[in-house]
Amino acid sequence: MKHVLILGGDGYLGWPTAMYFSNLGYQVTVVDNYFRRNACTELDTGMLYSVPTLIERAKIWHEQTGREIKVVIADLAQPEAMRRLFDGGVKYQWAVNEEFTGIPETVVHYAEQPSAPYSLMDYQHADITLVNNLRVTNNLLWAIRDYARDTHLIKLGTMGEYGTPNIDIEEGWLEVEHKGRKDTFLYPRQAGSLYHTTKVMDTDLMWFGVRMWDLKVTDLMQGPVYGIETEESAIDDRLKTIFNYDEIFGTIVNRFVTQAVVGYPLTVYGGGGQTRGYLNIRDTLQCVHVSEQNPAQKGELRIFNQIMETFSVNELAELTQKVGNRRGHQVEIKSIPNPRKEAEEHYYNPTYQGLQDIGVKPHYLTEEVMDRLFEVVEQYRENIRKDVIFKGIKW
Ligand code: USQ
Repeated sequence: MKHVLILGGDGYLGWPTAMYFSNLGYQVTVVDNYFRRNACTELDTGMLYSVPTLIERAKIWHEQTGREIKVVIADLAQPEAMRRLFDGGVKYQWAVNEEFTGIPETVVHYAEQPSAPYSLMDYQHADITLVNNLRVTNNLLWAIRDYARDTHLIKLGTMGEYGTPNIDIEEGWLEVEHKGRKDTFLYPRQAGSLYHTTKVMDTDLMWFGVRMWDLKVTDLMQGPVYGIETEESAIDDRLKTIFNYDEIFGTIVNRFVTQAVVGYPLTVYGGGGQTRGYLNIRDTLQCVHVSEQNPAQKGELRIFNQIMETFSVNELAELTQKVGNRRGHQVEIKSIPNPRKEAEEHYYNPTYQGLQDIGVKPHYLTEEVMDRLFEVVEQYRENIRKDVIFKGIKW
């Protein structure tokens, strides 16, 4: 049985990824320090529904499927906590079999502060973002260097690393011709938030590790993810992933659907021409899985653009309005002054063929898919708090 170690296994993507691999018969260990939950409490972000602790979720999963997801509660910004995952000294907070599973063939790294607005709230939150994200990545690279050079690292990066350049976006690399000579370099990065900037720095750290120590790394440049349900969460309602719709941790599609359900005008920031690449949460799981099945080579930093289609903010607002109105909501769209500093009209033409070439079958954001998202959110309508939807965190 192959062993997958998932760092950040309590998060929006980490927990569904853990169930997905477990369901396929992998040995799975998840590690988390509850950063996201604690930040939601600290910042009073509200949540569509509450979720059991990571240990409770692992127990429910075991009861329902007979499968084991080992749980470690630890802060991976502490180097020793990271190293214990590889040197055999780890203590599981929950496991059916407490024996060390051994060095994982694959590590999936989600253990980062994932929100752009959070990173720009004030100095303190900028500092938390930088220190946490960079230390965890550096700790992980050193642990792999010292104990696990054959382990494949799958790291979640972001399309936001590239920004919105006025040329086509390639998958990670760009061939440059300069004064008659040619070479290939990391595609230029120009992130639009401090959070996104930490992902640029992560990429640089990993590129260093690949060049110096022959590590095997896949860096996934992911766009904003939407959705709640995955196949595994259908087994028991309590297995559903954490779902935020607030300004800090909610991503746009999840926010718009929630806003529509509660009669809060859709908050289009500025002109609404901001275009990004999007993907369904189910496709995040597929992308990580096909990357695991087709690992990077030793000394390779392989980069994929992890998006399935592109939309502007206005297009998403119109789609939400159309589906919402059909379901009997009165959906209003309201442009508000953009709290962020970002281009509202820009060229955007990213390449994103690589993951599909190795087997990913995209789910697209059709009216039916959005309809189902509405259906789930409507079930929790009474929990939705209008006061957390917009706070106006400025860049
Ligand atoms: N936006 C609105 N109204 C809203 C919320 C967002 O117009 O109420 C706009 C934003 O200004 C932005 C776009 O929608 O232009 C996407 O915003 P978002 O909050 O959904 O996503 P973002 O802050 O970019 O971050 C999210 C995830 C992050 C991931 C990133 C991928 O939180 O972890 O890395 O998407 S990407 O956007 O490609 O960089």
